[in-house]
Amino acid sequence: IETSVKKTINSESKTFNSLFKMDVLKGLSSHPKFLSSKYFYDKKGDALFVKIMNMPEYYLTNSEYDIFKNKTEALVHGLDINKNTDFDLIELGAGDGMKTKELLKYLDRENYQFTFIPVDISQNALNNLETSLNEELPHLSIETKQGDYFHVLEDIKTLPKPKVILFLGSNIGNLNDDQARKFMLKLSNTLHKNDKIVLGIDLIKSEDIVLPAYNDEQGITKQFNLNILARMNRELDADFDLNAFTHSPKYNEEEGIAESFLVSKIDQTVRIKVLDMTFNFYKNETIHTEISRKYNDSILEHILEHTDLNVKDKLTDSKNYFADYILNK
Ligand code: AVI
Repeated sequence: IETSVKKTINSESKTFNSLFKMDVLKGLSSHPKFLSSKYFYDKKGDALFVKIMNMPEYYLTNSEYDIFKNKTEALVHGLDINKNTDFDLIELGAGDGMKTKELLKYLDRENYQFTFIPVDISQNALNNLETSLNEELPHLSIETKQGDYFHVLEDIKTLPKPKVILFLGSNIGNLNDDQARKFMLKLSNTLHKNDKIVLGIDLIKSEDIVLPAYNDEQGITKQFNLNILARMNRELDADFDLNAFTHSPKYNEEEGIAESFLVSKIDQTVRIKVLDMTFNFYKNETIHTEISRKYNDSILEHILEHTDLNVKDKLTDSKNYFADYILNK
């Protein structure tokens, strides 16, 4: 058994690696250059993201935690779950589950019948979450699922019980509007009538609040952004000099879009051995690495336009920075 498990893991990481290779080739051959933010999240990137969530500037986590901690009852009420029916509570991009634990504790205390299914691209994050949940809520039924949530949706579709999907942390904001529309349509198509989604989104607000969240004083976000270069060095045998790039975040308040770039400090050539190629960067050339969209009601309506999802409820934190929408299919 062990050998077959090892083989599966090996072939999965090989597939992942060749996807990474192809995406790097495409992104660094484009004008302007880009890389997908999904590649931030290896073991090192996960740890940096946990640090980001704990930074004073990164208000998103605290704001959503405020909703989950202080408006738990309203949240559960909005979900309209029958206490006598077993349901699946599926979290897409579960991470460390800090906010969700507040909901899980409430549901457990109130004797709801459910299985918690955290989905994450990082097996490491899932292992940590499972260990801490086993300690804090020993009776909780939990089934972890590792994978890119675009692909995991196919598996979720076949689950027969009523579903509540948690898509928190403004993770949807890392998609552009076109991708977000397609994703919400796909998500809606995996659900049955009356299934629910809790969609956590960061609200549009002024630059003096948003920008520092992506440009913290300690430079953690800078390391997080640079990790994508470090990862190419580790996994694709590249020779990026991390000191030759800077982290450059931007925020357009009118549109409500934050974006991160890496900027080459000098004219330089980088070799990526695994691709057997070199890439030129001129001084001040950018690599687009991330979009973090912020929303309001009308942008959300536009994203949901062609889905069967309706906004049933909206909960906000005490500062009105963040919202969790309850969507009904
Ligand atoms: C995961 N995601 C919602 C974060 C965000 O705010 O866009 C990722 C992040 N990037 C830089 N800081 C945090």
